[in-house]
Formats: sequence, structure tokens, C-alpha cells
Amino acid sequence: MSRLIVVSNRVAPITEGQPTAGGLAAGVMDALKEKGGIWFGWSGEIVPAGAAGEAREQALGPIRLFTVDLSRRDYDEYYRGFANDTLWPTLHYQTALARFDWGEFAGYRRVNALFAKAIAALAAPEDIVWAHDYHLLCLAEAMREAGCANRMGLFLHTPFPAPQVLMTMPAHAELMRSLCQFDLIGFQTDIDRAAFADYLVREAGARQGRGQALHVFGREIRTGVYPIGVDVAEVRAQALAPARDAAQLRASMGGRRLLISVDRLDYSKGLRQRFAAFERFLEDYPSARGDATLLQIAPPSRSDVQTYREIRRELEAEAGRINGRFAELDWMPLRYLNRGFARAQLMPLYAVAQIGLVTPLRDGMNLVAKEFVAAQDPQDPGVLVLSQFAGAARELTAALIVNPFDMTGIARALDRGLGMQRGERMERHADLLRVMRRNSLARWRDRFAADLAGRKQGIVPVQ
Ligand code: ADQ
Repeated sequence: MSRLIVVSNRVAPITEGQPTAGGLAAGVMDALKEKGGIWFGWSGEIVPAGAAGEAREQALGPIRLFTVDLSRRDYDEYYRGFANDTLWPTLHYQTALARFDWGEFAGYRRVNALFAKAIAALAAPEDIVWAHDYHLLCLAEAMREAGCANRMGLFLHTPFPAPQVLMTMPAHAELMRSLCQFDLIGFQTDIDRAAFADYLVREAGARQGRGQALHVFGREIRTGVYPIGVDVAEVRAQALAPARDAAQLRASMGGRRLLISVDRLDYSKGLRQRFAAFERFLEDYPSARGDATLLQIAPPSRSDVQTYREIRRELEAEAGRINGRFAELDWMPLRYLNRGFARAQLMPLYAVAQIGLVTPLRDGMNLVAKEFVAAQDPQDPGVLVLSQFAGAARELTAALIVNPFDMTGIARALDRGLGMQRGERMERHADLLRVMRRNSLARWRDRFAADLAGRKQGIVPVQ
């Protein structure tokens, strides 16, 4: 029987008997548990050059976790360099923030090859390889070069940009040729899939095949749309469990209204624009002063990348300025928390808020938007204000959809959301839940795994 081999940059930190941290990790774990399988990734350790690349094994029930260490050079070129300083901004349409270096691209390919070599040593010919995300776009090519004929699929968690945006990255042709060594490439939305196909048709002479297949570079690849979801029942159960932080937050609000935003500290999440929109809201709707508070939770991420350090400094200054301008003796408009929360504490916080404010400039999906909806009380739900440029907006059309660059538009949506009658809130919430129950985390996982294994699946529309 074929096993599933999941490959991602990092293997989620897992301890036996403990619940896994994020929904995604839990979803992947479930898939592995069902079939038994392997999860492969970087250990998070940086070691001297000679000691890098050795795979270490840890058994976790029916799952085997394999990790490798990286050298400083590997880390700088592959992770910090090409993946996070070139690919991440380019995939999120932030071309002005992208920095390109051919040496780093070579380093990225070298680490993909290092992964491939270690996986090739573990994989039986019938095993199926499921790679995740923008760190591993060259993995299939490296595995083919290592002599593996396995079925291989990649799910891209980020957006896929319009061809003209991708082409600002000098190695686009090499990267796309390499990526097309996968058998199945999955995207979050139809827009991402269409952009990918558009590039291949225009720039590489691809022909459309049957369904969503493409003939390119002398082979046939399949593509598909697999919107990632959350486990609605689990999120609601977590939101309802007693939690100290949520009780404290509720008490501190004293009957005033709460807007909540939760993000990794990342320029793609639109935090600067969001702070500005909240300021505009306080300017344009004076009755909100002394009443509405925005709680922004944003733990630092990738803090050894320069642009991430800059955004952190900038946001701290902006939060201070806005609070200085509007705060009253007994009311602080913006609470900015520079730290993460455990899931068990975070889900109940969503349930305290009247508005979920999710305004990324670009986002593959954005699970926070879905978690916020799932955490709400269906009898008295909060309102989701959602960026049109989050993948989630393709499904969550009953949210108040905004343009994250339009301060006035966001301010108006906040006013509308806070004033919305319960009947309309319940109706919109029921709509959102219906879509989310259908496109659940389990369905995302099962559809991708089944398509990769080549089993027949009906084409199911996204909504
Ligand atoms: P991310 O960019 O990390 O993920 P997102 O999907 O919003 O973005 O969040 C992932 C998870 O991290 C969520 O479960 C959330 O609860 C948690 N999280 C975020 N901020 C947190 C905080 N401050 N404290 C604690 N937990 C926090 C990438 C892509 C997304 C895509 C996902 C999954 O960038 O577009 O939705 O992968 O495919």
C-alpha cells in the first residue's frame, strides 16, 4: 500500500499526547494517521556546514517524523534569502520589497535538493509525496533528478501572482519549469490557478488539457482549487471553553465594543493601512470615541529579515501616535499586543469581539477570518469585515467585503458592522457557516490527497 509523505519547510513541533498547535498541522496529522506515513522537514536547527543534511527520525504513533538540520549558509540563502526575501513579497504582489540574488536562488535549489536526497532514501516507488508551500517549489525536479518517479503534488498556501508580477523576479522561467515537475499543483482560489495557467500559456506555450490539466515542458500536469478551511465544530468548542484571557478581556471592556485583528506581523497583512483606517473611523464617526476599541494581536515573525524589523518599528510608533491623539482617561482606542496566544486562549478572544477586522493586502486564504466566524455565537454573532484580496473573500461573500487600501471604505464598513441589527448578523453568519462547513479542513485535505493519488473526485464548485 502506498504511504503519504508530507514535506514542509518545518515539521510542526509535536509532542505525543499534546494537542497540535495549529489547524493546519492538525489537518495534516490526521491525513498521516489514517494511512500511516512520513512527515519531513527542517528541524529548525542551524549547525556547522559539515553536520547539515543528516535526517533524524522520531516516531509518533503510526507517523514517522524526519527532520534535517541546515547550515548557516543554507539558512541564509534558502530560507531568509530566496524564500522570504524574494518569493514571499513577489507572491504577495509586493515587488518593491523583493530583493533578488542568483546565488540565493542557487542556495534555494541546493536545499530543495538536500531535502529531495533525504526523501529519496526513504521513499518506496509507490509512495505519494505531498509538498507544502513556497519553500519547496523545486522539490519535485530535484527528486526526479535523484531518480524518483513517485507521484508528487504541491499545495501553494500563498497567492499565485499575475504573470507580469511574477516576471519581475529574474529567475521566473527557471522556477516555473522546475515547479512543473510536480504532477498536481493545488491553489487556494480560482484566481491563483488562473494566474498560474495564464503564465504557462503565454510564456511557456502550454496547451490546456482535459479538465484543469496543462500540457507544458513535454509533460502533463494537473492543477486544482482546494480552499483550505477550519474545523468549525472544534473552533466553536474551543471558543466556548473557559479561558482566563477572554474573561479578563471581557471585564476590561466594561460594555464597550471590541474589534479584533490577529495576524503574524507581516507587511502582507496590511496592518499599517488597518491602523490608518481605524484612525479614519475615529475621525469620521465621533460617537465611536470612548466606545470602540481595536485589539490587534501580532507576534513578530521572521524578525531576522530587515523588512520585518522595519514594519515592527513603524507599527509601534503608529499605535503610540493614534493612542496619544484619541485616548481618554478611561479608554484606549488601540490595544497592540506584540505576542502570540495559544489556540485555547485565542479562540475565546474572537468570541468576545463584535467585529473581526481582517484586511490583508494579499493573502492566500487567511484562516483567522474563518476562525473568527466559527468562534461566534450563532444567536448573537459578530460581523466579519474582510479584505477582497484575501483568498477567503472568494468564499465568504456574506462578510462585509472591503478594499484594504480604502480607509474611508473600511471606516464605513466598521460603522455599518457595529450598527448591524441582530437579524442581519444572524443571516450573514449562517451563510458564512454554511460555506465553511462545506469547505472544511477535512475536505481540503481529502480532496487534495485523493486527486494526488489519482482517485476520481467529482469537480465540486468552491461555493
Ligand atoms: P499565515 O500567513 O500564517 O498562513 P493565517 O492563515 O491567517 O496566515 O494564520 C494561520 C494560523 O496562525 C491561524 O490558525 C491563526 O489562528 C494563527 N495565528 C495567526 N496569528 C496569531 C497570533 N497572533 N497568535 C496566535 N496564533 C496566531 C499561510 C498563508 C495563509 C493561509 C495559511 C493556510 O499566508 O494565506 O491561509 O497559510 O493555508
